[in-house]
Amino acid sequence: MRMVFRWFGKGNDGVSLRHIKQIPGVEGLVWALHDIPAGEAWPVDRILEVKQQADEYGFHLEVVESVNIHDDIKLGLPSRDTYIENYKQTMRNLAKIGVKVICYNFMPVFDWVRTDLFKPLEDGSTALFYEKSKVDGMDPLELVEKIAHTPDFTMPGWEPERLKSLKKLFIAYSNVSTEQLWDNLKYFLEQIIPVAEEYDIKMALHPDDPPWEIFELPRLMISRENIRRLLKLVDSPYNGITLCSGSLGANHQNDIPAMIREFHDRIPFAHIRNLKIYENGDFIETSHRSQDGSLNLYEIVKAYHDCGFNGYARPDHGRHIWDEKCRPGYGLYDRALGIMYLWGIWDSLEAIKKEANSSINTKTI
Ligand code: CS2
Ligand code: MN
Repeated sequence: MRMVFRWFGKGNDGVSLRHIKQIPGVEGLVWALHDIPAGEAWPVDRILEVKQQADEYGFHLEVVESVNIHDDIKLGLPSRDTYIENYKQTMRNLAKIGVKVICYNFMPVFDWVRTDLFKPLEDGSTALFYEKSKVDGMDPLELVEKIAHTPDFTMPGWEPERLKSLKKLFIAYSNVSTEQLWDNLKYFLEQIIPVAEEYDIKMALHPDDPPWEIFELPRLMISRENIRRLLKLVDSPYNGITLCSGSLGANHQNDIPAMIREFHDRIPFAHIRNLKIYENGDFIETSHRSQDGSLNLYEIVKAYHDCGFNGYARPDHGRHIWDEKCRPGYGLYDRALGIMYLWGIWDSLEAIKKEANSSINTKTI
């Protein structure tokens, strides 16, 4: 397991590289050029700038999250070819500094959705929260109307830029069925994977978060069956997934350890975190500890360990603790605690394996 840490860039992240350096066992940064709009190629000089910053602390930049996909690609519009060409150019530019994994998602319109970014937990910290009935009950057009007539109506995590084009996007997606979205994903992968193979970059599709349909938009990366289908769309080791335990795990039918065991050789990147699911389908992100949430993190880490996982892993989100002022889900403290919990499990499993091997060796002597 190669531990990495998400960093939003100089001037864009309150967490400093100096502090990240003090978290045990972090070898690289998960990064992106967040100001470049989806669909544009990332300039080499901007990439080199980040490389210089990372080099100063001895971090590698082998994992990018995300190179976002322009909506025209997801919609299957004729203009998609230009955006796909730009995507390829970004890949070639990233290969120049040794990028090995690109995490991306294929969710229409929105990335992750939550209804509260700072919901108090019993311990006095706050965390990202999803109230199912609030989103389930919302008709997309009603949502668009609401946004249009209530200037400050917004949902957490919605960038103003996207909101401006929301109505247009919803109308465009109303003509795209789930099957068409699959076709559009296939079209994209058929063009991108040969480039990934040539430049030795693994593509790692992130699950949809939450893993079910919202606002009547089609969703693909929500279940084990659908991951199987994705991996067959283009059957190459370079067509892989980011296995995000917290995203997929919000549906308790998704058995995360079983998925790891089935897909491990197509998981270049792991997001490992916990969350607590309530009976009504609401969920809140918790500390990583198994006892604090609905997911058994020990079983998840053990599944990776049993499979000899040698890919990259990050703690994904954390709570906001010790009065830290930070990006929702991306403070320093709880993610650092999460890393230590993951290492605690991993190192114990390593020690057990070593002991077992040495007792086999003694017996054979
Ligand atoms: C991430 C996602 O911050 C998060 O919630 O897990 O936004 C993730 O970065 C993207 O979906 C990947 O493209
Ligand atoms: Mn994730």
